[in-house]
Amino acid sequence: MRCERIWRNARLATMAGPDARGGADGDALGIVEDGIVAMAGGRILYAGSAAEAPPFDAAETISCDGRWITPGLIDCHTHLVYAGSRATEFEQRLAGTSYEAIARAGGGIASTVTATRAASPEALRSASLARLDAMLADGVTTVEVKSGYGLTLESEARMLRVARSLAEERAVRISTTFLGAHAVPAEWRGDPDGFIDEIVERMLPAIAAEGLADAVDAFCEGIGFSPAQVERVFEAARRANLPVKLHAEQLSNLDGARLAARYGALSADHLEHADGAALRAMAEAGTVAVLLPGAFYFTRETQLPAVTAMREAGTAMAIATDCNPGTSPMVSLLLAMNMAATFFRLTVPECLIGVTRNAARALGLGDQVGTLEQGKACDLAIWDVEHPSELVYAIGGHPLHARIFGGHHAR
Ligand code: DI6
Ligand code: FE
Repeated sequence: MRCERIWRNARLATMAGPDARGGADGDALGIVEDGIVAMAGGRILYAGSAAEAPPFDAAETISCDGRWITPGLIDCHTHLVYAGSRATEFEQRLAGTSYEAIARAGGGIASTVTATRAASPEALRSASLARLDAMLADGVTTVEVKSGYGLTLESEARMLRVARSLAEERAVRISTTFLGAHAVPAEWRGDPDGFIDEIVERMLPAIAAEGLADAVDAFCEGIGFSPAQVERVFEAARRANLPVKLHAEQLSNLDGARLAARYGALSADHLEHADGAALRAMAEAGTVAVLLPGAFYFTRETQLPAVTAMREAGTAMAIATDCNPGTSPMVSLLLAMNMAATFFRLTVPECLIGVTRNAARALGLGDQVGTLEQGKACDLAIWDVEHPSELVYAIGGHPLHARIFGGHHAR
């Protein structure tokens, strides 16, 4: 069988093992000791045991010298595109002021909104590319990027156009999410329902018409939007034929996760304060729980997400950086895995499945990326490690040997 390129002499973690939920069973990772990956047309033609492979006639063969290959990693929740810095706010927080107090005093998200509105597309792009490059160095091949620091139609659309343009500058798949309902901007202060009107009547339809968003998100929280307001945004998303996701139960329990499940959301994210009933509703709806340990760490949250209840309910778990200037100034998905293990007690397979297979599902891309399976995009990370557990265990290492995007060497 003809193919363009073969990677051989590799050990594979296909993330498509029989226990791909990532439970205690050792076969979650779908490990293949003497493996090969064959690629044609940017897609995986075969990934599996060398001994069982059909005979391939490859234009190019690359030996991996026994290195491990995983699917390219997927960061399924980021606020990568923004301008400015919140380092001084960090200093205020070190001096004892809370995140909520800073937000209520007009800092927080609002200060990033001011900086982002003022930035040119070129400035936004170059600030974002610096962060993106750091992500890619950890073996990431797909990144979700949210708007939410513009909060006018014009500046939200600009953020999303910049996000889409990153895929022209780098070998990466970008999935965009319209997060207009992130915060009430200064010009709508005192009239959050008026701002929701603006989102559902004007912003969301225009953004959908321009094809700028792959999904719609909202921040359901006391300092964000109520479930009733979120529901209006979800209804508008439904009219525009866009899937939804939700920042839910990060700081308190407003039952946002259950609302997300009711709308068949791709994911509900954060979830520290979510209860068992909501997690069961998510499992039934196929809504992925996206855990964001960087935000948990940076805000010094003490309420742990109910991971045991997620396992019992069968709620799929993913892990992401939440890269944002206020609550998770983090670009390393490998570090996010380590934190999910240390803080949340996720197993190594749960962490690895959480940044591949389940992260793909959280973006509605489960049929395209996230596992080494025939027909999926040939997005690979090749690692200088003795075992994939090292990707979760080590802090601040640089274990990536090579990144392959759509079958091509990307670094
Ligand atoms: N939850 C978060 O943790 C971030 N946004 C959100 O909805 C915080 C964003 C920021 O502080 O800039
Ligand atoms: Fe977030």
